[in-house]
Amino acid sequence: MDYKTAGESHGKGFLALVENFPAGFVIDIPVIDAELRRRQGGYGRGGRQAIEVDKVEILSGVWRGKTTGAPIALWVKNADNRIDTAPDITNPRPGHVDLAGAVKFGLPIRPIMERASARETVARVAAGALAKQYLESKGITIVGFVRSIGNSESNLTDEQIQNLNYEIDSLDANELLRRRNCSEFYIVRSDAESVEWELKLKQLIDDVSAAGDSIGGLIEVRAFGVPIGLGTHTQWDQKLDGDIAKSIMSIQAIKGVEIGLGFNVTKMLGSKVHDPIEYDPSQENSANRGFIRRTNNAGGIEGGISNGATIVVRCAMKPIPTMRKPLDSIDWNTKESKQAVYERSDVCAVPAASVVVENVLATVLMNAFKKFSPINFSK
Ligand code: EPS
Repeated sequence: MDYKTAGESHGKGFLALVENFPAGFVIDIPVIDAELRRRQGGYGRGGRQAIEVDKVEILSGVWRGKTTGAPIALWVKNADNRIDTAPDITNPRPGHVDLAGAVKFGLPIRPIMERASARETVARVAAGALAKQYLESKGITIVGFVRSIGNSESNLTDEQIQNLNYEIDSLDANELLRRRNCSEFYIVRSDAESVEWELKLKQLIDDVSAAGDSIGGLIEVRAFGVPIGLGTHTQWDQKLDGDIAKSIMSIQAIKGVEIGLGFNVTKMLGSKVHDPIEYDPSQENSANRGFIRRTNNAGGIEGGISNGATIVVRCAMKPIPTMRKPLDSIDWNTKESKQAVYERSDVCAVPAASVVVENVLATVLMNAFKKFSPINFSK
């Protein structure tokens, strides 16, 4: 599927225009609304989420509950619709698009910041929730969650982090979903650890908020049930890892994307990085043709092709640039020093972003799945 979004943070709402979605597919609207609700959640969100109740309306492309193959227009209304009366700002926020956008487009900052706002991700989540339903029908489940907020994993050694990876590797999709869905931070710590972690993270975010600051974190997404063969090594722009990185990197505030061991490969020897191949004749007739791996350091992709293991993607979210205690800036008109503008914002939107990353990954995997043609292995 292809999709584009339109809309501004305090405009009438957001539209996702989805094309090339298969015909005859039954769309479950409450499933889309549940994803939108989850995107509004997570500890650390600002006042806006108390104003909005994000719900999708399908304007086209669906007849009697089923897709028709025609463009699907998904519409999510903004309650806080006041773009034309919202004051312009002249003191750009470092880390936001304000300055670069105003210079590039020769416009005041207000229209630039309205379009750049992370509220645009309502449209991406609505579109991604369609893709996620399509993938579920093919046996693929995607689970996004929060790995850490700020430096909450920084007291762990590389080895402890790797053990945490292995612990998460041992969990199936249902267990990850269960853990995540009972956490206000969308974390997947064990039941024994989670109470302590939730308290710790709550304190951390409260402290950051009291200091007028903001905080980022690490998001992880896992795709279960992905067959061997999505993406291809044969052309650079059809590699699955490249498509994933581009789509996730395009999400507001994401500064880095890694797959499998990711940046940790730089610290380890090849013998520890790659996943040895074994053969189990009892699995000869299954999708993996009997070739099995006991580890998944590659994160489910080798050479741009899915290798049948769970796809593991992590991404780094920067702290939101709108802060109650703003950084120094310059007034656009007078060129005098002035603090950057503060408008109501989130202190921490990492849990919400994990919902966005999950749904954006779904769009990439759906496209790869639609192009996927099973490879004939000859013995
Ligand atoms: C967001 C809505 C916005 C911000 C945030 C995300 O609402 P408002 O600007 O009205 O408070 O809370 O947007 C940004 C981080 C940003 O930089 O614009 C949302 O619905 O996700």
